[in-house]
Amino acid sequence: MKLLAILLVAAFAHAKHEEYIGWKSYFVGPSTKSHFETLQVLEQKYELDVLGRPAMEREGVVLVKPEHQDDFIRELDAVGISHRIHFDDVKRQLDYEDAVIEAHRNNVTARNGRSLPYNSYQTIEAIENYIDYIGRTYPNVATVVEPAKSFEGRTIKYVKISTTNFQDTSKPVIFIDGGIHAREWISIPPVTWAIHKLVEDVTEPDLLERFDWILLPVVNPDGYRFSHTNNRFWRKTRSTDQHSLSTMCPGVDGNRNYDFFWNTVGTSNSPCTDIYAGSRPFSEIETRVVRDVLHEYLDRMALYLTMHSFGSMILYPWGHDGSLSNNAFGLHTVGVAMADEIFKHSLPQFPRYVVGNAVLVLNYAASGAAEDYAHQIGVPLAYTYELPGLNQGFTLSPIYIEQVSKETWEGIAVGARRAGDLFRK
Ligand code: 0X9
Ligand code: ZN
Repeated sequence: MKLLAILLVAAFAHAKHEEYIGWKSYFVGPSTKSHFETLQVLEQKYELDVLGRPAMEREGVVLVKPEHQDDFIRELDAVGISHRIHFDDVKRQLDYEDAVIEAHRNNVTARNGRSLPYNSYQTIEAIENYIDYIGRTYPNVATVVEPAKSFEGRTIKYVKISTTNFQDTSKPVIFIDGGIHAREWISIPPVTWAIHKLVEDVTEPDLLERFDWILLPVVNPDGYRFSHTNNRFWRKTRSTDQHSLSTMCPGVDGNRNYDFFWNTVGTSNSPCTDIYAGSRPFSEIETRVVRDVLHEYLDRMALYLTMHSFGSMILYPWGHDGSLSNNAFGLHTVGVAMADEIFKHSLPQFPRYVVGNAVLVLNYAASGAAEDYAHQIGVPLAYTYELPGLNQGFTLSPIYIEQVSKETWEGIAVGARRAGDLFRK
């Protein structure tokens, strides 16, 4: 009955996602070096939107426009790259996901009385309101900072959590952000959940006592909103001042915009691609906000985590060339400790986390990423989390939001304690 209601809503929700009429998505499974090279050529040739990059033993997912589908499949067959359908009708799938999200959002009983519900994906306004509420309600431990406005004028907000108002400078600082890539919706709830566990429901008081925390749930509020209202697959910021084509093709990939071997690999000079690096390092106010937090507390920042999706991976530097940092052993052991803890609290249907150097695990190099920048300037432990995405999509069913938030928190807790042990001021 409930499913029927959802399907009915989906059937009438066709005004949205119009631009995806006729699009399909495919799993692709390259298995030789030349397959990977061919796929790279096809990516350009057929303007593929790569939702998940393939690796040696892991299929990728690509979105293909109607006019390119036959030729794309023919070329895959010609060189023997395996493929199978992911979503036969992308627009219908997006309508369906919208309806599911809406149905869950309206299910008041599933809120569990929490001030920010975890039964569905939240609007940017709801997340902002929650952050303000935390600052108002818990002024002794939580301070809301509004360092800047986003390109479109939204207030970027982060929460500083401390029992000493950051005055005890012997304490290590832990910094976690989410939502730099707009469509990676699941990257936000684990950050607000961390706020919840440090302020509203403190079951591990040692984590509150021992560390100062900075939690920035939505680095890219403009993009996040746009991915709700206009284009579900929006990844970048929404700036229009970077290039002569930027009004037609807005936005910069925030995770190519950091000043780390900027625009040298895995990036593009074209604003019409999803990996546009911007006109210069830190061209985006959103990445400058993260940069400034990193620098403000650099002398005591013990751990930096930046949340993404999807793939169930914990990735560490260096992500531009696959070489290992001097702290690779520490990065790996703490990474494995976090992944093991997540596994203990996970569900059987979730894939086990893979831990490793970003290039070795992802099978592609990319410069200008946040965790590399943080590590280069001196943060000893800096990671990208690729959170789980069942069926390889950005919309993890809302029924798993709370689960992912909880299990990720277990990983964060272990990471913080290990970082604290390693930290010497
Ligand atoms: O490509 C990215 O920016 C990240 N993956 S995502 O699918 N969320 O876009 C991975 C970044 C890994 N880190 C480095 N390359 N340094
Ligand atoms: Zn991402």
